[in-house]
Amino acid sequence: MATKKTSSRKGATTGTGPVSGTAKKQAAAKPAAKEKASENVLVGIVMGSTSDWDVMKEAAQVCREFGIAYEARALSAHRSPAELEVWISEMEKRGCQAFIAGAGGAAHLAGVVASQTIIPIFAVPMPSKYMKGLDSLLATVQMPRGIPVPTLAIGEAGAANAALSVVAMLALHDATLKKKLQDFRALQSEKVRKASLLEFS
Ligand code: RP5
Repeated sequence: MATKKTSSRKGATTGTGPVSGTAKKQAAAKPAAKEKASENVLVGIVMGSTSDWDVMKEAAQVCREFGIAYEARALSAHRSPAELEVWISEMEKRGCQAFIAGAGGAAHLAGVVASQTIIPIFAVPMPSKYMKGLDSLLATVQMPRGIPVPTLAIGEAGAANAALSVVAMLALHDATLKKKLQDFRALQSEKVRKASLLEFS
């Protein structure tokens, strides 16, 4: 089934619906790609740089697999704070239910997003060149009391798990999504049950 394309907003990559072969290629593209506009969007995926997209597209991929409309943007807490503020405000107006933010190094992005909205946010620390993401993890997770930033694992697993956390949250009030998540878990368990270790000599 083809993915329903959504937005033409500058610098945004959006999508919803099950993944097709074409959609998989599009998910691998940089978030600067122009796509058709979606007014209503449930999830806002934001990252500090287009260099984070290779990791953050894992979150977009999960949203697509579960048929959740998202918009992905590269917007920096440090380099483009004004544009970030505008985007958060627009996303609130468009019905956004959750943000996923990924950044690396002195990673303030998720905390800054959390400071500007009460919409739940999940954070993904980016692997970094010199400190392998430990800097990103500590900068993201060590928030002062009052502005929570639930933080996932460094890298791709964290990005995918952030989106799965959003799915679980949305599934509380969406029976179809709940069934999809239960099926996903069952399939995952089945794969582990069927897995066997390779023989060695
Ligand atoms: C952070 O700095 C970004 O989130 C990225 O992980 C890191 C490096 O950014 P680039 O120099 O690749 O743009 O703000």
